[in-house]
Amino acid sequence: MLFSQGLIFVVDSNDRERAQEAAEELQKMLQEDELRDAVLLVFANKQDLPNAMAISELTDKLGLQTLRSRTWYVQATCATQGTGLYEGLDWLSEQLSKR
Ligand SMILES: Nc1nc2c(ncn2[C@@H]2O[C@H](COP(=O)(O)OP(=O)(O)OP(=O)(O)O)[C@@H](O)[C@H]2O)c(=O)[nH]1
Ligand SMILES: [Mg+2]
Repeated sequence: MLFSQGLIFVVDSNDRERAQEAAEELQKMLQEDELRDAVLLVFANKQDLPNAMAISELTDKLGLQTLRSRTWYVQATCATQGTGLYEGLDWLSEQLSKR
C-alpha cells in the first residue's frame, strides 16, 4: 500500500454554497488510511475575488481547528495569477524535509 506524505486540497474560496460539500470531501479523504500521516496543505483559491471567504472563515468551515494530530496550513492563492502557489509548496517541502 502506498502512503502519501502530503495532501494538497484546493478549495474555491468564492463558492460559499459548496463550502460544506468541500468540508465533507476533505474530512472523508483525511479518514483514508493512505493519508493517515499526510500533512495537509489547503490552497484557499480565488482569493482575488471581492466576495471570497477570508482564510479564517474558510478554516472554520473546513473544520481544520478540530483536526487531531494533523499538521496543516492554509495558503491564500489565486491560481490564475499564480499568487501563493510557491509559498504553499515551500511550506509543504519544508514539512516533508523534517521527516
Ligand atoms: N478569479 C479567479 N478565477 C479562477 C481562479 N482559479 C481558477 N479560476 C477560474 O475558475 C474557473 C473554473 O472554475 P472552478 O470553480 O474551478 O470549476 P467549475 O467549472 O466551477 O467546476 P466545479 O469544480 O464544479 O466548481 C476557470 O475559469 C478558471 O480560470 C482564481 O484564483 N481566481
Ligand atoms: Mg466552481
